[in-house]
Amino acid sequence: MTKFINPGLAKTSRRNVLRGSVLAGAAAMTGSAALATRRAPMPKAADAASARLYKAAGATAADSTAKPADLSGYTRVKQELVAPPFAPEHEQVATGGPKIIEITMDTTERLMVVDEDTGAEVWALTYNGSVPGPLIICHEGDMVELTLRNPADSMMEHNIDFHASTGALGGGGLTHVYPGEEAVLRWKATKPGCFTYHCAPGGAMIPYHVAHGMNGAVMVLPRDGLKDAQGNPLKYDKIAYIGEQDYYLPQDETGAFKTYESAGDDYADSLDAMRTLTPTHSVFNGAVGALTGENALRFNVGETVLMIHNQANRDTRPHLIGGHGNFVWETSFTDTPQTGVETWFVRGGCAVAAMYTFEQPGVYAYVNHNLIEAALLGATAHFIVDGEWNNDLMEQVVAPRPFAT
Ligand SMILES: [Cu+2]
Repeated sequence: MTKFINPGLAKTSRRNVLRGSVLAGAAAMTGSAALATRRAPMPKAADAASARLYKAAGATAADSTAKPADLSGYTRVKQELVAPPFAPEHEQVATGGPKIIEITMDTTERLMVVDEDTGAEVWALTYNGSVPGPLIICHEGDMVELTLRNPADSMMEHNIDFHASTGALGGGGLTHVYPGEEAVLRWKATKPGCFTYHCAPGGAMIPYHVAHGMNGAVMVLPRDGLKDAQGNPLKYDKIAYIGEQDYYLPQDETGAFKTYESAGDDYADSLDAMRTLTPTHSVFNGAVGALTGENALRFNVGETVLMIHNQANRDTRPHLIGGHGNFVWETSFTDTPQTGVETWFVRGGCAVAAMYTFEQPGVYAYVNHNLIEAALLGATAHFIVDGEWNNDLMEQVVAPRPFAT
C-alpha cells in the first residue's frame, strides 16, 4: 500500500519533503525538521514520484483523448460555506435543473486550543479554518466545483479526497496544492447520502492531516428530498453538523501536552502518539466544550433537527440522551432509513444523518456512546430545547426523598 502511494520514497527533493508523501519513510531520518523550513521555494514541476502518483490516480483525467465534460443544462450557483455546526443555505427539494455548485476552501493551518483546562493545543490543519471543515450541500445530479487554495504562508501541501466523488482518489490525485497554489476540481454527485471528505497528501501524512482536523462532510440530497419507507417526504427545520475529531497530542514525560512553534513541528511526536491508536482527545467540532454551555445548540419542541455526524478516521456511535434517531441513514439516502434508533453507527471514514423531532424541553446531551470517550475525552454536545413539558411522556411522580423503613 505504501509502495503504491509513494513510489518514490527514496528520492527526497524540496517538493517531496513539502508534499509529505515521502515522510512515511523519511520521518525516521529527518523527523519534523523536514517541515520546519518556512516558505520553501516553490517547485516548478512535479517530480517523478508525483508524476507517477498523478498518472496512477488521475489516468482518465490526464488522458488528452478524454471527452470534455458535458455541462449543457447546468446552472452555475455559488454556495457560501459557513462554519460548523451550521449548514449553508440550501433547498431540501431541488428546484430547476442540475447545478454546478461553486465553492471555495482555503487550507488554513492554525493553532487551536483543544482543551482550555489542560492547555492542550494543536496546530490544526483545516479547510476554511474550522474543525471539521464546512458542510457542503448539493443534490444528486449536481456538480460540485471546488477551488482549493493553499495560503502562501502554509507549511505544508494539502489536497482533498471526496468520498462522494468518483475517480482519481476521490479527487485527491488532482488537487495537490502547495503553499501559494490553487486548484479547481469539479465532480458529479451521483450517490445521495452523507459523505466524508478529507486531506490525503500521501503516506503517513494522510492520517497526520486527518488527525489534525483536516476533514469534513458533504450531504448529497435526493432531488426530491428525504423520504420515509412509505415514500412520504421528510423535512427538517435545522441542521446540527457535528464533526468528531480524534486527536493524538504528544505529551512530555510529566504528562503535560507539548507545544510547538508552527504547523508540522509535531510531526515525529504525532506519529509516535498515533501509533498507539489511543486518542488523547475525541471531541466534537474541534475542542472540548465546542458545543456545550454557551456554545450549546438551541431548538424548540416540535422542531426537527437533522444531525449530521462526521468521523473521517475512527468508528463512533452517536446517541442523543433523552431522544432518538427517528430516521437514520447510515448508508444511501435512497435506502430505507432505519427508524427509532437509540444509538447509530458511524464507520470511520463516514458521515451519517439522523433526524429527530423534539418532544420535550430541557437539555439533551448528544454523545459518543462510548461513554469514556464522551465524558473523559470530550465527545459531548448539548442541545437546549425550549417548550412545554409533556407529563404524558414523562413525569417525576415522586421527587427524591428518604424512604420509610
Ligand atoms: Cu492537508
